[in-house]
Formats: sequence, structure tokens, C-alpha cells
Amino acid sequence: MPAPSTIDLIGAPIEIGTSEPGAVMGPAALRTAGLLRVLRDLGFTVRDQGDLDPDCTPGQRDLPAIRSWMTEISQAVETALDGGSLPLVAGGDHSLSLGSIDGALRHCGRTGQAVFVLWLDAHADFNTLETSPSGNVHGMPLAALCGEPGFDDLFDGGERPLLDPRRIHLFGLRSIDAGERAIVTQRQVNVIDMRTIDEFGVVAPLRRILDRVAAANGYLHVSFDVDFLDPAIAPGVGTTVPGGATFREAHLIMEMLCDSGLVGSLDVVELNPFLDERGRSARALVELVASLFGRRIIDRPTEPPLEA
Ligand code: B3U
Ligand code: MN
Ligand code: MN
Repeated sequence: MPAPSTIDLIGAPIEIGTSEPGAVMGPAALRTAGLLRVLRDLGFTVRDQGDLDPDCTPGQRDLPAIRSWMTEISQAVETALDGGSLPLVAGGDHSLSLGSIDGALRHCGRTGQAVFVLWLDAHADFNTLETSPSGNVHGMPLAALCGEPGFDDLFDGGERPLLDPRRIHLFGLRSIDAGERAIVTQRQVNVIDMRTIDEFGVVAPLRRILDRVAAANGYLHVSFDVDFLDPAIAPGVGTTVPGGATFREAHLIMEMLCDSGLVGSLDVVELNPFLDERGRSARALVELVASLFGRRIIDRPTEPPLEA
């Protein structure tokens, strides 16, 4: 179970990073599906910080608008972490991770911990403005955080902490654009793609990642994109990609993350209630978050003894 007993729920109803409207309703749907209740039932003190509402012109979809969001999200995450609680950022499209990871990097800059990122997603989200086929910023946050060129309008020009691409673990990848594939390879980003998961399952690859973070006494930020899941169990997302994680694989990942005690912050992103079917995706996400925060089937070690 993650160490903090307090969770700060930070709503980030941002959808200007995507061309598919509806993610703005994501935080509300997660609350409706019982996110707060489930976490409180697990014994956490949950402070609902409400939804962030940065000052940008309606209709504005450019980098300066995203920058307003990024600044607010980053500050909210950093404040939560500095106060000893665990920030759970509910989105909203994946450009919100620009803020959440920036906040984690700033906090860890003071504690001296190395920041590792587990990116559960069908996509790499490593496009730059130049490589992006869509121009949507939700496909770019990792490139921007790692300091790839072209993102100056996102930042105020001051000193900013950069994310080390070699500390990023993409997990569940099954859709990547040619340009971002070149960057991912060149920057030595770690990739557990769907092919690897099909061959080895989720346990062995994830255990290696967790061992690495633990050995470095590192900080782990988990970013959960709904499209990591198979569309059959989570249709409520703008960019579904067939062949995603099953409900059981995703639960096992959440349980292993919980057991590791390494998770410092969490994003739940890209939920689009407008595209969902009777709240199925929102409900599935709440179940998965519950597993990450310690809900288990029965209170005993998950591995049965080897000897019969
Ligand atoms: N790689 C594509 C598609 C995409 C990335 N992230 C999402 N979709 N959600 C792009 O537009 O950058
Ligand atoms: Mn994503
Ligand atoms: Mn995605």
C-alpha cells in the first residue's frame, strides 16, 4: 500500500489536448462512479480539491492555454506531495501529465529522489509538434517533459526540471507513429509493448521495473490512460486501440503496484464519459484504483505455497 494515508483528489477537466470532446466530463464521472467512497472505505483520508479551472480563453487550444493548465496542475501536485499526501489527478486528457509529472519532478528535486514513470497506455505520447500527425498535445507530453525541442511556449523560460527518458517505462504500447518511434528509440525509453505482454504476461516485466525503482530508492509516478485497457472493457475513450490489457491483467498490475509501496502519484486520464456505455469504463477505473490502493480479495499473501 502506498505510504501516505491522505489522498488529494485533483480534478483536471482538460480536453484541449485532444480533438475528441468529452474528456472534460471525466472527473465528474469518476466521482459519480464512487471514487471518493471507495478510497475512504479503504481507510484513506481523501480530500477532494475540486476541479482546477485555469484562466484561458474559451476555444483556445494552443500551447499557452495548455501552459495555464500545466502550471495549476503542477502546483497542486507539488503542494500535495510537500504536505505528505498522495496526489491523484483525475482527467481530462493526457496533456495533464505535463503538470502532474512537473510537480513530482519539482518535489523530488528537493528530496533528491529520482523520478521514474510507468506509462500505462496504448500510445507512446512522445510526439513533438513536428512529428505529430494530429497536432493533439495529448500525444506529446512525454516529449515535452524530456526537453525535446519546440515546446518553449509551454514553459515560462525559467529553470525547469527535466524528465530522464531512460527512467520512463511505456507499458502496453501498441500504436506508435513513425516519428515518435525514432525518438523513443534514440532516447532509450524503456518499452514493454503488447507483444512482450503476450509473450511473458504482465508480472515478469512489471516486477523488473519495480525492482529497478526500488533499487534506486526512486519515486514512481503512474500514469493510467484508459486506452491501456481493451476497448471491450473500457469503451469510454476517444482513441480506442484493439488488443489492450484485460480486466484481470490490469487488476494484477494494480495489486503489484500496491504491494510495491513505491507509487508516489497517480494520473487517471482520457476517460470520455460521452463515449462510454452506461458508465462501464468509469466503474472499471474505480475498481482498478481501489486495487492500487489496497483492496484485495482476501487478506493473505497472493502467492500460495509452492509445496502442495
Ligand atoms: N499518436 C497519435 C494518437 C494518439 C496519441 N495519444 C492519443 N492518441 N491519445 C497522436 O495524435 O499523437
Ligand atoms: Mn495517453
Ligand atoms: Mn493513449
